Amino acid sequence: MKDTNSTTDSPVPHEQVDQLTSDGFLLLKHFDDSQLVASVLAVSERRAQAIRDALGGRDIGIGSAAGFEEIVQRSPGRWDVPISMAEFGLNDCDLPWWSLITTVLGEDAEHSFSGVVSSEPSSPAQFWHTDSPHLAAEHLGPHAINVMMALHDVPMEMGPTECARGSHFLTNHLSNPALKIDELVYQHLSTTPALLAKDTDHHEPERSAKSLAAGTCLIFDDRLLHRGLANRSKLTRHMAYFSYRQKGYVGNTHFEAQRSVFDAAD
Ligand SMILES: O=C(O)CCC(=O)C(=O)O
Repeated sequence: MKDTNSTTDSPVPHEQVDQLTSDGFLLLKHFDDSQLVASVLAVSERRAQAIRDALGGRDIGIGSAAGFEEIVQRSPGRWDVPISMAEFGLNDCDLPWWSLITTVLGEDAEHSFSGVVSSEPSSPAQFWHTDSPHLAAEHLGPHAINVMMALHDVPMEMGPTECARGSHFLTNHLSNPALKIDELVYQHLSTTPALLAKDTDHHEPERSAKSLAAGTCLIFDDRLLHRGLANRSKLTRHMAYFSYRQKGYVGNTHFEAQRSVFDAAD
């Protein structure tokens, strides 16, 4: 993979846009703002702990519909706690990836979600999934982009995010009737890179997962097949995420719960 170094300068290097377009993901390394990373980690740990304390011993289940407004268990031991940009003390347009986002999604791109995904020691690998479905049978440009930032070094044993290169071209359930939307967007055992290529002229997408230095950002198309790998270390792995959408795009699968951990226990 051609890893691309990020800069905070505009215009966005064409290579980054080209790589996001062709591979569906790219790594931005060495933007070298350790203060930003430390501050995002501190806010994330504080908020995640407060929400886990409020959740207490309540059973939460897996998936966004089974969760709470403040926390979703994405897979066993993998907790997603949304955190607003105000809580992070950040502005999207100051972030080093913002010009890439607006180049790809348009100048009027919108922030959709942000937060932290924390995988506990011994949490297993996720099933492969996309974060939202294709919107048309023809291949359109991305309608949403995610930025996942390593908040500390993430060696392979801690389970970085694995991507299936170019799979955003193959996850279209509107053009491939063998694919089921619910089994793409919600994690399902049968969804694999091989399934996307089955009975088509395409090769199985190559799997790519790399250890990440603190501050490295994985940027990917919402339609890319990806998964968090198992955390085989003794430490909790924290990745912050910042998600963006084209103006007007409304997805409804990311946070579906309508109950709060601060409501009386049910
Ligand atoms: O934890 C990760 O690396 C990825 C998480 C993810 O893709 C998800 O929960 O939807």
